[in-house]
Amino acid sequence: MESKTQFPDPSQVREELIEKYPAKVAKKRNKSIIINDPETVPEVQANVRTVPGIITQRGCSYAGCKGVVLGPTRDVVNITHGPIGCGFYSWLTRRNQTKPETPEDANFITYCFSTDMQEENIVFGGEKKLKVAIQEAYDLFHPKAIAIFSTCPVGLIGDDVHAASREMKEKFGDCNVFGFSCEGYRGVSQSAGHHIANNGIFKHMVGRNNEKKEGKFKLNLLGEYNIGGDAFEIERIFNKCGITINSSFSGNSTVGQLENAHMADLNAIMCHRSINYMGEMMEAKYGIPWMKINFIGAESSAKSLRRIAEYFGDAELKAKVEEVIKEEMPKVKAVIDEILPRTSGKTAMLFVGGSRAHHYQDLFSELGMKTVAAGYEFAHRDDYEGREVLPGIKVDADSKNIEELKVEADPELYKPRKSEAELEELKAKGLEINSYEGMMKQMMKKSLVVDDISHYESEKLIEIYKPDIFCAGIKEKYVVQKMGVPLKQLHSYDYGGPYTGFEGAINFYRDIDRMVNNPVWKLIKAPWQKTADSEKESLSASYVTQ
Ligand code: CFM
Repeated sequence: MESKTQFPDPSQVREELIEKYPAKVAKKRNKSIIINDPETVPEVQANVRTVPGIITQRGCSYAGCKGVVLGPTRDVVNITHGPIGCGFYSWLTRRNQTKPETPEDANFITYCFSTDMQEENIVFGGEKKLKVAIQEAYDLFHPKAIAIFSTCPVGLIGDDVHAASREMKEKFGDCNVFGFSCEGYRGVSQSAGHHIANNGIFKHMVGRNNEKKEGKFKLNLLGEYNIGGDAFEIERIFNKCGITINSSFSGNSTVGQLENAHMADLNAIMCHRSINYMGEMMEAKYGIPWMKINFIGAESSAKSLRRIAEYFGDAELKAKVEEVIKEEMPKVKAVIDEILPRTSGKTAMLFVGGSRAHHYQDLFSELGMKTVAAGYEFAHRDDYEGREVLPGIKVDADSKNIEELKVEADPELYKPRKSEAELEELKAKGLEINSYEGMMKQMMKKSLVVDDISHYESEKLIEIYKPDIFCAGIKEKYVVQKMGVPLKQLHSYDYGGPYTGFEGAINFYRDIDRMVNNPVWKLIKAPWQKTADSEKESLSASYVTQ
């Protein structure tokens, strides 16, 4: 869709963004700053190393493995093997909510477990200390599972966390102990940690419990981490429709759920980036297809519900889904009718993670707002351009670092949930079966797509476009707000949420309305900073342009 709004010439913007860089850096960044065309979808350079010295938004492999994928499961004891500084990240730091069924049920999310490695352990090895820590955790909590996460020094000194885990697992007999080689440097970003986590959960957890749960339409919700209660809202809607969440990867999840995941009939994937490996491996081993869904945005939620019903192909379910949509939509519509006149025509920029920079564009478009620039921190080309580019992606040395599991059909448990012909028929109906279209096909022509945006580039973009809202995280928040532009945190939701489903859409509309229509942003500049020309302007990144 071509925009009617007048925006700066994007080629000129790109020039301006890279102009101050040394030639080599400019050449590299040029490949990650792309002028979008939804028809032809140009190639984006993604999932490559950040240029040293550039301030990136990215995190590390340990963050992706422990923090993102394993963190939200409440009854695993997650031990960080490393110095205490990394240990900070072993407890709840990401607003991933959880709801134990009874007050007695295990919930270790609020605990912080670390082996607290000292210089002595770095010099003489830390495995002994690790085993003592595992024993202590077992004696104190008797958990169903203990997971060990390697931080950078562990890989450097060569501690074998896998052997230590195996030894302790055998010793206990009733506790599943396994380790992750997710040292921070394993990849170019947290994305490597996602892959490592997927492999570990697949190898050590999925398939251990063949119990058949109740429910006619059973799916796994993949890539939904229950930030701000998002998964609770999806569960509320599913319950109304009669759809059962067999297991969730991994918001509000338990060890038992993950071990039983192979008994579901569909893997519905919210965040493709962090968990697509799991979808593929479960398809190969158990015959469960995966399908991309999106519950961010009221329209997208309705569409996703219809797709799930179409997948199961049951007339009663389809009717129920329509009934639920009819019931939920009027309250959404009432709020949008009130807010739309105030938000319509405003502009947004989204630079976050590996999936939300795409998903949240749906909510902004429901608000009548335009996304003028967006990008992921650590996604791969397929998240931008669509999965059809996968065969053409060169595997570089950084990606080779991560094990690709060889997965074969399970001799007993492999059961294709749909035949090839049925899958083709579903695809023909527009269902994204085992595929994902990516972000760019949905974005406006001539909007900017920037991968792994630098701090400097963010400031320049704000200066040039003066967007009405900028979406990123806590590291960017106050710098951006000091420029007179409100920043919405799309990682933690600024203590708000949920933003999924119908209730979530309403929450989001209201929060964004309050932010973009708040007059305070025009008052950011201190009186002594004002000149006659800049009186009306918001603060600019003047130190950048001088
Ligand atoms: Fe997936 Fe996520 Fe995201 Fe992500 Fe994340 Fe997150 Fe995110 Mo922060 S798993 S890629 S590694 S949707 S923690 S819940 S908000 S960067 S866009």
